[in-house]
Amino acid sequence: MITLKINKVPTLFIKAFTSADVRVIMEFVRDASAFYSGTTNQVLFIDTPITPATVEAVGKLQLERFRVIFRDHHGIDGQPSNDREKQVLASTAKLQQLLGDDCHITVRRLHPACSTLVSVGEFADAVAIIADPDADGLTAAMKAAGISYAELDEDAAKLDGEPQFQVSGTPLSQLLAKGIAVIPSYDASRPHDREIAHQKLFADWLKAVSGNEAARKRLEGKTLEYEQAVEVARDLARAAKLVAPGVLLVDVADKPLYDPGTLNATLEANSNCKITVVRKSLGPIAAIHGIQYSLSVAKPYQETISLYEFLPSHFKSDPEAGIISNVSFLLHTSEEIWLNYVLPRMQNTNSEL
Ligand SMILES: [Mn+2]
Repeated sequence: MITLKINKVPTLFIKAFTSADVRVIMEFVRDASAFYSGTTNQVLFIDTPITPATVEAVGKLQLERFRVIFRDHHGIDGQPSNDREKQVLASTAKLQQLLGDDCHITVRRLHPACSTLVSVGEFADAVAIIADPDADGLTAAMKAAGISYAELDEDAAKLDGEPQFQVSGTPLSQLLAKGIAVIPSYDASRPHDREIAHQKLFADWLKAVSGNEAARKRLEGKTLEYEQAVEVARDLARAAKLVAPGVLLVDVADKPLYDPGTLNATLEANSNCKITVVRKSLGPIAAIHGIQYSLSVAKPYQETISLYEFLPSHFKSDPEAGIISNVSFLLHTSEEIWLNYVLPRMQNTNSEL
C-alpha cells in the first residue's frame, strides 16, 4: 500500500479491483477523517480505474456522509469494443448516478493527463485523496493538494504516454520517469521490495518537487541505475529471436535489471515485429509457475491483432491457471500455456500475422 501526505492531505495510491481493496480505501478514509481538522467532507478520486470495486467504495463513502468527487480520463471514447469496455461504461453510469455533477469522467484524447482535471490546490482542504499508483495519479494528486510547478501538466501527459515519451519531460519529470523504470519487478521471494521502492520513489519525488535537495540527489542516483538498465535492454533486444512470423521473443529470465520501455521500443522499431514476447522469471504468473511469458501487440496492430485468438476458448484471466489479460493486446501466460497453446497457434496462423 502506497500512501503519502501531500501538503497535509492523506493520499492513498491504489487500483481497486477486489473487496479487499474496497476495505483498504474505507479504512484509509476513516483514519484520515479521524485526524482531520478542516472544514470539508470531500474525498477526491483521481485517475483511478473505473471498476465495480471503485463504484462500491464510492457508494460506501457516501453512506458514511463523505462527499466524493470523481475525476478521471479513462472514459470509453466511442463505442465499447469488448467486455471490459462495456464494464467500464456500466461502472461510469453508476458513478454518474451516485455523484451527479461531482463525477467528471472524460477521455484521454481530450485530457492526456489527469492533472488537467484539477486546479492547483483545489483539494488542499480535502479529507483524503484516492489516486492511481502511477505517475499520472501522483502528479494529479499533488496538483489537487496544492503542490505543483509550471510545466506539471505537460510533464504529466508525457509521463502517462508511450514509453519513449515518458523520459522526455523536464529534468524534474525525468527523475520520476527513470525512477519508475527501475522499480524492481515483483519477486515472490522478496514480496515487499517492489512496494517499498515504489513508496520511496513517490515520497522522494514529492520532496524534490518541493525543493528538497537530499531527495533530489537520491533520485539522481537512480538515473545512473536507469542508464545501465537502458544498456541492458539494448543488449537483450539484440538477442531477440523470431519465433513465429511477426513474433519476436526476448529471454530476460535471471538477467540484470533492464528498462522495459527501451526494450519494447527497440523491438517494435524492427519492421518484422508485430508481437513482442518477453520470457521472465519474475512477475505474478512466474511467482506461481516459475516462468511467465508477457506478450504485447505493437501499437500499429492493436486494432487488428487480438492475443485472445491464441488462447484456449473460454479462458479465464487467472494467475493460478497461468493466464492474465485485461485487454486484447496484452497477455501474460505460464510456460505451459505458451508452449501448448499460444506458440503453436502463432506458428500456424502465419498468413494472418
Ligand atoms: Mn492516467
